Amino acid sequence: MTDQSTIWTEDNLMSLQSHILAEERHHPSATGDFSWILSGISLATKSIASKVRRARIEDVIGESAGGPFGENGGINVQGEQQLKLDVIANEVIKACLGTRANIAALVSEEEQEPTILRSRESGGRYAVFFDPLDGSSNLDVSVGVGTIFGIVRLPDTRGISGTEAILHERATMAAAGYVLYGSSTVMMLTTGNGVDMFVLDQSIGAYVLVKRKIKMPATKKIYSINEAYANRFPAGIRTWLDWAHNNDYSSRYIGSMVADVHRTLLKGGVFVYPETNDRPEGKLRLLYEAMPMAMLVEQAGGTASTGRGRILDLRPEALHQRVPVILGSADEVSHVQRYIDA
Ligand code: AHM
Ligand code: MG
Repeated sequence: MTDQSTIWTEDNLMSLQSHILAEERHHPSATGDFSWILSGISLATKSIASKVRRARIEDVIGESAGGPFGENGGINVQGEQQLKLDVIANEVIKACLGTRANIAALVSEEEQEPTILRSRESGGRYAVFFDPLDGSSNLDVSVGVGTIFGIVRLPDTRGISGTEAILHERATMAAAGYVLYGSSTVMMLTTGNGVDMFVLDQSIGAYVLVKRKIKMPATKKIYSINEAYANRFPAGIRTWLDWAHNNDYSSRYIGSMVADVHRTLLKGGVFVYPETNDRPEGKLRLLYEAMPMAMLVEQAGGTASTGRGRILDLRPEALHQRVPVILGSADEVSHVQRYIDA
């Protein structure tokens, strides 16, 4: 069999679909599961990309009055106001993944309970976690927003289902990615074999591979943090910031995690969303924000920590659990850690 990785060149045109099929050929035990799930994510995010571009025209910017599952008048499980496009993006993903025969459950930022599709015995081997439209409060000013997703392989334990299976200690992250709806629509994807970057070619309606095995710089003097909260940060974060101010750092903060992490992955630096006095558990969600981003960053050679340990070592205790997040270039995360530990 020809080794696909040896014949790929920068000149080849490779779609997301062919890329996944080629990757699966390297795994003798591959079942085609990923191509099946990722084709659903590909379809959903193409649809969301087009809705994001037309949001202003179609008047879907603004708050949702409730929508099909906004029973609480458009307030989501985080107690946050859902925007119309949050609700639409959530529906689109559910519609595209709901029919995939190997998915047991969907966990969305927008819904309190998981959507259970089928049992392990009926072929449900994976759970998909997603934030349908992260950073959506930036939509009205046309800043980049994104979809974050993680695919988790569920343990083969009979009799355990639903939330218990999703949070089981033997549930493992199998793939993660995000789609950034920015000046172009970009998908970053890892199935545990490095990070690959795809751009949506609108003219042919397909994600095309543009860069393989992305490695982030080990060091870069850029920090990305909401510095306006500095008085509410722990002492270690404040002293690290003082140190950075005296060491030629530059600051970049968009306030849209997908956009901030995307820049960090490509250019290096550190993204920090620590705990604050008013949010001692942090703001970002473990399952569908921190964990997928941590897997991508680690696969690109960076590190991802809560300040107390590796994000991917955490055993989730609740579907909508929040955690502090420090991720990026290995050296930059170490600098932050040094001040936290001091
Ligand atoms: P959201 O999922 O409700 O959009 O919130 C998550 C967003 C992240 O994209 C971003 O990193 C963070 O919230 C910004 O928060 P803040 O405005 O507190 O800096
Ligand atoms: Mg979010």
